Amino acid sequence: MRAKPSRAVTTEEIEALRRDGAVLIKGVLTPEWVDVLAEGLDAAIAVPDTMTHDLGPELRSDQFPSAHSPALRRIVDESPVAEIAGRAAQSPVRFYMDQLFYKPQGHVPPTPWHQDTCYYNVEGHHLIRTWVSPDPVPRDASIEVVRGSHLWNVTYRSLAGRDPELDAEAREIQEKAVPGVPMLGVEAHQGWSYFSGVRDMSAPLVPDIEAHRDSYEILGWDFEPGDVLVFHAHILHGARGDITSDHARRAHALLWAGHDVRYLHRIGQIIPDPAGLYAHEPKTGQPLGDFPDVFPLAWAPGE
Ligand SMILES: O=C(O)CCC(=O)C(=O)O
Repeated sequence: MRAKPSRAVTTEEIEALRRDGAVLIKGVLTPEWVDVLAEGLDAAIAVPDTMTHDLGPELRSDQFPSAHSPALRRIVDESPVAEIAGRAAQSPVRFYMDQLFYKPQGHVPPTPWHQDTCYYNVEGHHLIRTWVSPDPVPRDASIEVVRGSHLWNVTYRSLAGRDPELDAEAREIQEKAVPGVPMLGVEAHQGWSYFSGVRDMSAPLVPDIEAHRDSYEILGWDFEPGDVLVFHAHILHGARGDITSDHARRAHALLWAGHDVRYLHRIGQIIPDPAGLYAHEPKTGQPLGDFPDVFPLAWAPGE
């Protein structure tokens, strides 16, 4: 049984997500759910696993943390977050995967501008991110987006991953890649970081938004515990930083697949497919609804 949001998602919020590609939905999680979130993140942070990656000395990212943190699994299965994502996007949603982002107390590093789409073997307009934190995160350390860039018809090169021009082993993998055939399984990643995916060097580089902030319409928010930030995975986003914080910034980012999301094998896939998907040998173009055992419906209108 899934808990309900503290209040309804408004038509203005739905319109903001459609128009801008992102919206901060204020005060929709109860303090009890914020506590579950904190418990789940702390449990995952305490136990790094093979899908933990330090993107720098002060930024850690984990993939699929709800797979080993029961409280984070409750956020996925029982919290109102799925309904908030679905109502904001006006689509039924399936849970695709989750990530943890951890920046400890002290110097807060920025997160560089990027899209999420280039990292995953999926595509679709209704690929929706929810980002929640049990910590207050001021505008100068929280997520920012380039307004409207979710509608740009370009997929930029991922920022992280192995570089086929520099790495002989990566080049060998890229040469063997067959379109439509999953290349990188979790098992195949034994001993590798998840960022051992090969970067697609044919994709254009992310523009230097930070150096030209005045040329873009940038949206950002002061985030408070209980808020849910919802954005399109294709939108250009990052986080400001280079400030000092007296508390850690713990975040749980979930990826929800709406009605039009399909499997797309990307040569530049960086993050492995959810483990249960490999047995299905998915083909490019297959709707995720073809795999209900891996991606059960999390929320649909009428619930
Ligand atoms: O928390 C951050 O700084 C990065 C989050 C992010 O890039 C994401 O959720 O896609």
